[in-house]
This record gives sequence, structure tokens and C-alpha cells, in this order.
Amino acid sequence: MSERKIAIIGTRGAGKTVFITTLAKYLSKPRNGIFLNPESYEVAEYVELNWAILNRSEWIPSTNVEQMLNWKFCTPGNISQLRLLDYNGEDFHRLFTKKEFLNTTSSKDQELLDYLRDSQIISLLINLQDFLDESLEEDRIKLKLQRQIALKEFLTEIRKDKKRDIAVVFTAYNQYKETIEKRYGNQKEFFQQELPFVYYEHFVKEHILGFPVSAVAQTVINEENNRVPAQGFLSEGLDNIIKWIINPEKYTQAYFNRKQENNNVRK
Ligand SMILES: Nc1nc2c(ncn2[C@@H]2O[C@H](COP(=O)(O)OP(=O)(O)OP(=O)(O)O)[C@@H](O)[C@H]2O)c(=O)[nH]1
Ligand SMILES: [Mg+2]
Repeated sequence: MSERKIAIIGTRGAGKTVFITTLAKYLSKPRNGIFLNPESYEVAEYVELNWAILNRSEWIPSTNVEQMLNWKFCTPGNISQLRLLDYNGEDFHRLFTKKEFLNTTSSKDQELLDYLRDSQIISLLINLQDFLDESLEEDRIKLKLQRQIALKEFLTEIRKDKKRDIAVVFTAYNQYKETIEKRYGNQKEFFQQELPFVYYEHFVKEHILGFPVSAVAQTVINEENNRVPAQGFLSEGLDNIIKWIINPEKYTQAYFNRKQENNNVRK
């Protein structure tokens, strides 16, 4: 059986480093037989040092050194490869907004593209803050639009040659939950209004699921008036994304069957 490759990707500040650190720590001991085994010393060190930063109630500095992190994703009866190319998310934005990926000659860009094309399961991290901006200022309108177009182009490119399982992870969800519910009613309505090009091109046609995740679910305001991780913080939403990674097709099918049943009950 060929080894499945799972990739994690996201735009700048999407929460890649925090997400992978908490996920790796969460699965550093087997949970129902599911276990993330680091493939090198560097990977184990990356997790421990970042975990220590969060536990000192600080945020991890923005990634500036590109690093490929590999784990064996072990489940009862199966082993896949979980890979994170931890890069500065600005590159994602630059590559996809204006289709620069079509003619880039940079080896760094090529590495990112190869990493994506070589994966069968992709979880795309999105920072909702990027799309909740209601500013009418020109630069902010452009930035919000560029972010949406980058996501759309990325999904179009990555889905064109073969079937891949893709899920969207809404990071730091507890920070935005209230705003989403107040302003839009629900996640779907938010998506339709703020990311229509992504939604109508990709979400309605395909069964792409969105997972709300809060890697750091409890925060406090520190002396400098910044919101930082609380002592002994927990993570929310990791179990669902783990279940999806183990069997994306089965998870998605079950999800839509449940939805169908709920609709039938309501009728
Ligand atoms: N409250 C809360 N904030 C989060 C969470 N995850 C990320 N953040 C915020 O988002 C910021 C960016 O998170 P990172 O994990 O560093 O993002 P990244 O995608 O690695 O960013 P780059 O390395 O710059 O591309 C953090 O410094 C936090 O302020 C979360 O689970 N909860
Ligand atoms: Mg980072």
C-alpha cells in the first residue's frame, strides 16, 4: 500500500505553527492508537520549543526560516506521512494571487509547489480575521480580495490534475465565533458573503468541509495589554480534524448523511 501524504498549508499568520505544535503535542502519546511520531530530532525539538513558548504565555514569532517537518501518522493498521512545510505564509499569497506559480523559477517556490502536488490530503488553514475586515479603505479592500483570490487559485490549481481530499481549518475559531454568529448567523452564510468566489467555485460543487479549531482555546490579557495563551490552555476541535485525516472520504460521507437526515427531520 502506498503511503498517504498529508500536507498542512496556510497564508501568513493563519496559525500554522501554533496548530501543528498543539496537534503534535496532543498526539505525542497514543490516543485510541493514534500517534504522531517525529521523523527527526529537529522535528521533536521544533515542537518542544514552540510548546514551551505557548506555555510561557507568549506567541511564537512569525516563521522566517523555511523548514520541512515530517511525522509518521500512525493509526491502528495504517501509517501515513504528515508533513508541514513551515514557511512564511506571505509566499503562498504571492504565488497564488496573481498566478505567479505558473512561471516561477525560484527553487523555494518550487519546493512549496512540489510539496502540495505530492500530497493526497491537504488541510488549508484560514485566519477568519482576514475576511472579517469591513474597512472601506482602498488598501484593505485590495488585501482582502487578494487573499480570497489566492485561496481560489490555489484550490483550482491543486484540484485540477487529480482527486485530493481537502479540508479548510478555521484557526483561532473561538476568537471569531461570536462575530460570525452575530454578523452572519452561521459559517455558511459568512462564507457565501465574504468568500463568494471560493464558495461558489469550490464549496458548492465539492464536498469540502470546514473545521473550526482553537489550538489555544483559552487566552488572557497580559500586563502589556496583549491577548496571550492562558496557563494550562486546552485545544478545541482537534479530534474532528484528526478523524477526517484518518479517513477523509468516510468522514465526509458521514457528515453529509447526517446533514441530509437532519434536513429530512425538519421537513
Ligand atoms: N487565540 C488564538 N490565537 C491564535 C491561535 N492560533 C494562532 N493564533 C494567533 O495567530 C498568530 C499567528 O499564529 P502562527 O501559528 O504563528 O501563524 P503562522 O501561520 O505560523 O504564521 P507565519 O509563520 O507568519 O506564516 C499567533 O501569534 C496568535 O496571535 C489560537 O488557537 N488561538
Ligand atoms: Mg509560522
